[in-house]
Amino acid sequence: MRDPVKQLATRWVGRPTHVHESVDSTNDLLAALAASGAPAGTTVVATHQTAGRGRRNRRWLAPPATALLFSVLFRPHWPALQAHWLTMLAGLAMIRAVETHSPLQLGLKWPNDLMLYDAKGPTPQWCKTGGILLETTLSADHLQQAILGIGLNVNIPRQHLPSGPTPATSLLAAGGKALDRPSLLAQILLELETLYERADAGQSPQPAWDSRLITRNHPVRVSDDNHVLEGIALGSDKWGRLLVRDAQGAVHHIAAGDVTLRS
Ligand code: BT5
Repeated sequence: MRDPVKQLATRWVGRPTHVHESVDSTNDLLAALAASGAPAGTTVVATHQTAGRGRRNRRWLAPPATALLFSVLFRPHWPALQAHWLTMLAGLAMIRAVETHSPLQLGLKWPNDLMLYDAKGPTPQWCKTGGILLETTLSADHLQQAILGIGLNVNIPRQHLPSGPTPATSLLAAGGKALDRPSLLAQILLELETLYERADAGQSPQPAWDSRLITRNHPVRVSDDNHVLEGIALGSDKWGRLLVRDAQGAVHHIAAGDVTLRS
């Protein structure tokens, strides 16, 4: 990928940025750099990943040179409970950057999906166009290190989109126009720096994040390994847990799981 650093307007996020043709996972490479003392803001970008990961060791797939695949290192002195703010910041940074560079309107699906309404697909619907993988290290009950991994389907042609339980799309497939990946990356890193600094000063990203939640006031099914809960998604609480009202009227604060929209 053309050097994104030339266009970078940040002070510390993306400084330095390590650009690679092919890695196993940008999160893993950044974890190794972090272990040898890399500063906060260090970023790893890859044109291709051979072992890109989602949560719970799921695969993250993207054909070479069509997506943004990168990880950013943070060293926040935040309570562990606040970790989800980083996932929220990443979602908001992607939305702001994409909306600066294109007329596309994006949304969010709890806990880590960037969504795009794909009216050009076989079934017009909200589709996953980006995902976030946050991996943290704790010291007592505080965050010591956080690796924020971001995958964004920029120019993946429709026929090469991965299939999964949540339908996938790309900015190209839904918008009909290829975008410049280095410029988009530079913009995401800039938005991320601004949003992180606000959060670090105590300003929660949650209200802005909540306003983009596509499941708000919709019937949802939330599942983890052991439980399934059905109800109405009300939004998120200040720590980013999903609030779901069940049929009996009880409101559950969900910390982890997967959401599907019910019709
Ligand atoms: C995620 O996990 O959505 C987090 C994805 C994070 C990927 C980035 S890329 C840079 C960095 N380095 C890494 O190794 N990872 C991060 P999850 O919510 O568990 O969703 C994973 C599921 O999304 C998979 O099981 C597939 O069903 C689906 N999927 C895989 N690739 C996709 C894609 N390109 N677009 C949409 N959906 C995809």
